[in-house]
Amino acid sequence: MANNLHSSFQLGEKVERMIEWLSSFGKTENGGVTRLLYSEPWLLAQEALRKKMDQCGLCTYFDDVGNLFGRAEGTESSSPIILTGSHIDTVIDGGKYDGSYGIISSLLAVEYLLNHYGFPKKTIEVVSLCEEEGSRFPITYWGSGAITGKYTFEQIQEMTDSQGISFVKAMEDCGFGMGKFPSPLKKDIQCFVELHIEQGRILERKGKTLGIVSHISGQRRYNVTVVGESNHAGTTPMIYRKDAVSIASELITLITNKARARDLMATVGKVIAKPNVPNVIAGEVMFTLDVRHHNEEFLDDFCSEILQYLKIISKQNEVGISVEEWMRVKPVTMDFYLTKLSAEIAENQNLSYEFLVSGAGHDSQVFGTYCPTALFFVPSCKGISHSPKEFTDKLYLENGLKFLIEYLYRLAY
Ligand code: HGY
Ligand code: MN
Ligand code: MN
Repeated sequence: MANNLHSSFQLGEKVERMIEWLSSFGKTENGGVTRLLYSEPWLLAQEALRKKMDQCGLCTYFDDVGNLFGRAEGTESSSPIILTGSHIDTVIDGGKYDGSYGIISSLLAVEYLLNHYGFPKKTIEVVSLCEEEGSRFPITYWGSGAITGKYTFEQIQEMTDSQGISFVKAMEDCGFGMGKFPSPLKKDIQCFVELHIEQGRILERKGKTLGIVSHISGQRRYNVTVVGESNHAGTTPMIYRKDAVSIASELITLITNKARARDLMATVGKVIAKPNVPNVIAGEVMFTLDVRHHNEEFLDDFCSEILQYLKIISKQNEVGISVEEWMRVKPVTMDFYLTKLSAEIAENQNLSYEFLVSGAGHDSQVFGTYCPTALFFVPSCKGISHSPKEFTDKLYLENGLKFLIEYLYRLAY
């Protein structure tokens, strides 16, 4: 099938145009995208995507958390289904490709297959997952987690975003979470297939076109709060201070140095100081800590060592240090047979490829504990992601799409 992929179809052009189109929902003034769960740009994007799916001849529906599906009914079997797609939400001021490329390539791949080969033998569903990033509410993988039963509505009842808006209210204001749509739990998935940008630099450095993910790193995310004593910046001698900012910065430096020494990823991405004014010693600092590694034991050891250390610092400085773990996801291995098929198709299409461990989390991490799952990457320019500078060349976008077309063809036709 590979050789007669109709290149006149200008696949790369089409992907690029749709990436631009989808990025217009939540576009920021510096060319990034902010499309947070249950925000207006998020809802407009899902509704516009639904129209595109309808135009492609798919049967579309939402589930009750706002995952959007486009279904190409199998001529021989309607269940189990081949599920393919990615997430529609973004980080704040993120890039145009993270998540979006996976949704658009899945939709265009199924459109291509319908146009050239008619309906599949096995049902294929394209999914635009409602949330993966954890950028608005303190929960990640809400979309894939609701589909696989990792999450129910219980977990989000008391949740609010940083503006104090409740998760439930935001969800219901978009029409979801009130039983108007089918329950998100799906038990009819044969496998999940996700195409994504690498968000790293390995493929570019090695000059490879496709990444075939073997494992996805495990993650822990914490909120660490240091409670010192706010006081006057001019009259409080240094030795009497309980300066939450200076203690927090000591902790952050130590944690990141330890991670560097252990070849583990540790990131402090958010820091909030209170009262956050120049002439007051900060009484309180909250910082987030995101720790990742593909070996769970390694992750466990590092995190328990850090928690131990925080206790010591808290005693030494007579300050309160509290740690709230709000996200934990295990390292996951991708399906052996699906991964083997990927290598076969890549060779078939003369695509240079590399097996990779993914440092970034993906919905495939959640599906990977639930059904056979495969995750593929196309190169990211300079490895930049979660930034308006995120970019992937049209040729790579096209290669990834052609790969996915053949992949879905092999699975469902
Ligand atoms: O943070 C991540 O790894 C992913 O982009 N959500
Ligand atoms: Mn991301
Ligand atoms: Mn992503």
